[in-house]
Amino acid sequence: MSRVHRLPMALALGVCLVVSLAAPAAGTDEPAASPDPQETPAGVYLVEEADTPQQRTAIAALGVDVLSADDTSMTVVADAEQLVGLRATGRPLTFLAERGEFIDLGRSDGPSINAFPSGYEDYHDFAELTSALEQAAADHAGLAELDSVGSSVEGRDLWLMSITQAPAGSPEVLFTCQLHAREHLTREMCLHIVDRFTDEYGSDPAVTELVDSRIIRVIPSVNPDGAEYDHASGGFRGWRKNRQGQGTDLNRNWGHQWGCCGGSSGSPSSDTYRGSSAFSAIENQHVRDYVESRVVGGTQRITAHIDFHTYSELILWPYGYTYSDTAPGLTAQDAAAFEALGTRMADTNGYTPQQISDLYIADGGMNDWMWGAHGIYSFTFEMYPRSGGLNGFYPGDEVIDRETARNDEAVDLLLSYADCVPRVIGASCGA
Ligand code: 0X9
Ligand code: ZN
Repeated sequence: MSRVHRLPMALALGVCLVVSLAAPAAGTDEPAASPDPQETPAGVYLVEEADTPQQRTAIAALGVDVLSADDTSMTVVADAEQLVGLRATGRPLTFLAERGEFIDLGRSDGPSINAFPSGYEDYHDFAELTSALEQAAADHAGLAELDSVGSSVEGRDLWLMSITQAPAGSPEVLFTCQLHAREHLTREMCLHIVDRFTDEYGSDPAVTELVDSRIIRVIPSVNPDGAEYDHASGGFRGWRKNRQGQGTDLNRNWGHQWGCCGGSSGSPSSDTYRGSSAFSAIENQHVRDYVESRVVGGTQRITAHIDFHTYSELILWPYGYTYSDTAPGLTAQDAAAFEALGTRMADTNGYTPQQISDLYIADGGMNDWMWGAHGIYSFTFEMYPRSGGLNGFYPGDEVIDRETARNDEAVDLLLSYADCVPRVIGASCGA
């Protein structure tokens, strides 16, 4: 990275900007070329001194595309209007790049080729995902079964792989991936789960025991249309939403406290557009209907869930719509169980564990609905890398094996507690 200089300029809004500059000219400490900080364009910005969840929520509420966040800063993509709001917060801003620099790989005007570009060939495009799942089901008949929970807006199957040798009625655990289009590593995470619990069954004792006692459900891509659109040009578009109209953020469209609390946008052009109503997104309707179909005899069979995202290396739990640790339907004991299991899982993969809203308020998120409507212990994993701009969504395919296997122990831990998650704090689950 280039050196960072603080520029103590008196600016119109009293904003102190930090601008990332090119290396200084030889023989001087002065930068070779100093862009006027007020002139830095729309694009990717690091926002510092965002030290509290409230401060970070205020930044997210501008409708910017939040790429990552930690205890003190956020990396966001801001358009010209959002940039005015961002400057008005008075927080130090570091201009990182224009949006296009990060995503087109020099090929954004290329023909629609669908396959991933070079350096990314091991990622699965939709056709490859489909054949990999069909092959896994064919190779493991009686162990793995492939279904579709419905079709996306553009007619792609929302694949569901079920893996089990357990008796009917055993605890079910759901893994969902790629609600957000550009988070391609998550699709590989779900495929890795499918591969491990099929290929290793009968040889790996931990896998065998879990498959014999749990019903594993995997939806590798909740947003296949957005994912294809993201890489269809031969580069990457940094696309987050689905492809319904201007696109809906599938992680702001769930029906528990939808749009309640300033944690989503009502503007269709925003990257965090919540949709016209809860479950207005077709893909979410299908996943909702599937989850509801698992209520058997009045009991929800799915007890635990991980929704994989990238990036920031975090383990997150509900609620996202409120700062409170407890809320209607979320008791102190529930919160303690979430925290204990989240922390135990984080001990295995080195991620940072926290409640969603410790980061910033997000309403209409999947975890909130899974817990609020169904009492499912529902976590978000924000995978590798820990930080980065738009490039953070596009690590080369050489990281896939390492970063998916990194979550094996955490996945196993969740599965092992799925009979009674409160057991993690020594509580019981009744008869
Ligand atoms: O903001 C999000 O939707 C997630 N971060 S991401 O960078 N992948 O977009 C955080 C999701 C956790 N929030 C909820 N489930 N509510
Ligand atoms: Zn995401």
